[in-house]
Amino acid sequence: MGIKADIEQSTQEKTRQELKKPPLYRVFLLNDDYTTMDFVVSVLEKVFHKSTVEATQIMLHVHKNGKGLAGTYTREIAETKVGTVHTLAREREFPLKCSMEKE
Ligand code: TYC
Repeated sequence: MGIKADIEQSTQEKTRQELKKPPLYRVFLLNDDYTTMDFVVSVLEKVFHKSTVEATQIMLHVHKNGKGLAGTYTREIAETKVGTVHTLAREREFPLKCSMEKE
């Protein structure tokens, strides 16, 4: 495509790069022996927008299996959620950890 045509590319057209879906990241909660079950449920409700029923199911899965999926997001959103979980946990002096993995 020439420079002029490129500049005049219509707003409806999207370049290959613009059409590409962004990479997604899975955010996990990790089990520990000290964080209370109530706190983990409240984090899943407030940070990951889960219902009380789903938050409780995820928390129990983590408690039993060591790790559980809280949600899947683009990189910046996943990084922010991880940071928010660690900040909330630190405020309450809980050792709760959260990790992210590229899909
Ligand atoms: N294992 C914790 C307890 O028995 C509960 C817990 C669940 C902690 C999930 C962290 O990500 C977690 N109080």
